[in-house]
Amino acid sequence: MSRPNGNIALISFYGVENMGIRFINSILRKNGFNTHLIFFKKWLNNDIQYPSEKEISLLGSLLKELDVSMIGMGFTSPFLKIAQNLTEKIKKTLDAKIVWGGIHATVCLEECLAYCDIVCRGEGEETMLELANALKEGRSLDGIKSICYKKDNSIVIADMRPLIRDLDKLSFPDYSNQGKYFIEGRLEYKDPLTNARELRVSASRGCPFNCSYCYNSIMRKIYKNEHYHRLRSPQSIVSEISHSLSTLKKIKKIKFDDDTFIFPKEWIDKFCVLYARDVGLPFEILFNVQCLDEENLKKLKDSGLKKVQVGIQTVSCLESGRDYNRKLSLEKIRNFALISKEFNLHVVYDIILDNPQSQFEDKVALVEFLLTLPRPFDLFLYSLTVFPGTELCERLLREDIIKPEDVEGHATKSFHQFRLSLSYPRSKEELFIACVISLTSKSFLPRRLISTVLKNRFLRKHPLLIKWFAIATNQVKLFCILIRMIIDGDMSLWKFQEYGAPKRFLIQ
Ligand code: B12
Ligand code: SF4
Repeated sequence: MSRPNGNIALISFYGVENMGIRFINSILRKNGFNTHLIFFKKWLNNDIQYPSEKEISLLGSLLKELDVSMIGMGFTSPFLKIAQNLTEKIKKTLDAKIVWGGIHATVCLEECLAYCDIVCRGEGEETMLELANALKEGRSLDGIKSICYKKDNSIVIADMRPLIRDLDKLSFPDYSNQGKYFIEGRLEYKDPLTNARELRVSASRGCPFNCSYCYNSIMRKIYKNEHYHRLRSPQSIVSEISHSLSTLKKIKKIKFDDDTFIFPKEWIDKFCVLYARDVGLPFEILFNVQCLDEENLKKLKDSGLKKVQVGIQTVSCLESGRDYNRKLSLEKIRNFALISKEFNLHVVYDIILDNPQSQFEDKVALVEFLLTLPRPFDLFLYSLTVFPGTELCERLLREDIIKPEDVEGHATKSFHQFRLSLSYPRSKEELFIACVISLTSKSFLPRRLISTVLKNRFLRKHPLLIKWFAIATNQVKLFCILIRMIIDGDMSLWKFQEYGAPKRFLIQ
């Protein structure tokens, strides 16, 4: 192989908002590497299609034209087969080192090394920089932490490097068009987020909780002796947003992607002042009711908080503890609901369905609980999806409840159903309950009507009628949301494409 030239391509699969790869791009650029960030296809809710031959060939030609000597690919588990296929094709025509990173490569390193040259595990910023320097200077890879590669017919698995303690030192993501490419049907020389209305940012990394179905259950194990949940300073996060807004002129709201927006009081105080002064845009957060603090919530609301997404998942103690490793407190959820109502916050509850171990009675109890919550609220309904390496995955495999081919990576359930699709095959009872749950968030339906439907044995055995009713009421709700988003300036052609086709419709 010829000596690497320092030209690096980073490829994000179906993720234009991919923050991880943007952070890696920034650190490499800051250190003098000539990077090219390629967004290969966009993510469409419940409707992921394999790339066309034309798109694959556009990517191949672009990589050749850019004369790259190192290619970094970042992807989540469902995209494994696409990454394998593209890597095989690229390797036939290009003499470049291919590095895989992200959550799937972190967990399934040996499986990944069968295709790529180097796997980068865990956080990628410092590892990619060290790796790029070593390759450019023709040095050995020995001693570079967090990587995994083949050497003399064996596999070297280096120790993990410690987590980045001071997140403030990371260079901000860059949203300019310089060195950005977007392939979706055709090749465009621009950052696909140029006209975005919503900006995603994270003020922290990690999560204080350890739910069994979540990537945190993997990371906590890998980084078991480390301070896992890390916070950025309010100053740093507000500076990043201001920096991003100077390029992305159409942003109307900020979405905090922190796993759980939980910060100490002094942090919240400082953040609220700085955010209101320097940003001032409406924002939304993800939240765990275990951390509820009314005073903090009020301060956040006063500085622009509009929407809070909260996980309920289930109201069964058994399911919550045994299956999801979550503490369940219906009292706390109810309390949160009442406070949010008082603060006029837009509330979204997450619910997980299709758990093979859940009981019908528990789902009935879930409907009954949802009917006690103050309206209006939205629902994000998820179909339980098993990702490799999670606690849940290991237990379900051990107990023979699922087979290895049911785990994402081998399976691609996420392509068709992540947010619940009523068209996905499931038992009549499961379909019935999914439909009734979806009715609970339709404020225009009397609660008594939903209770009556819930008790109807005929509909339970013949759920087709209720399915069409659920779809019709959902369309009414989606139409109202569409109008609201247009009025608020939140709707863009891009968002419409992500969720606008019938099979991409969300149940809200
Ligand atoms: C925001 C978010 C989204 C957003 C935007 C995602 C995007 N990439 O554009 C939306 C809503 C679109 C989304 C969609 C999906 N998401 Co999502 N999402 C997240 C979330 C909450 C934050 C992502 C983030 O910004 N992290 C912060 C950055 C800094 O971390 P990072 O991405 O892991 O990157 C670091 C390392 O992984 C590594 N790295 C990453 N890429 C690369 C590449 C190279 C070359 C190297 C060396 C290193 C490297 O270095 C990075 C910097 O340290 C995560 C959970 C989480 N907190 O990570 C889930 C998460 C990534 N999502 C998940 C899933 C399942 C999905 C979907 C499949 C859902 C679906 N069925 O449609 C899609 C897939 C989209 C995609 N293209 O992959 C799972 C993935 C699990 C798995 N094993 O695959 C996660 C982990 C949540 C979970 N359930 O545990 N998601
Ligand atoms: S609270 Fe959310 S992000 Fe945190 S571990 Fe649980 S599911 Fe994952």
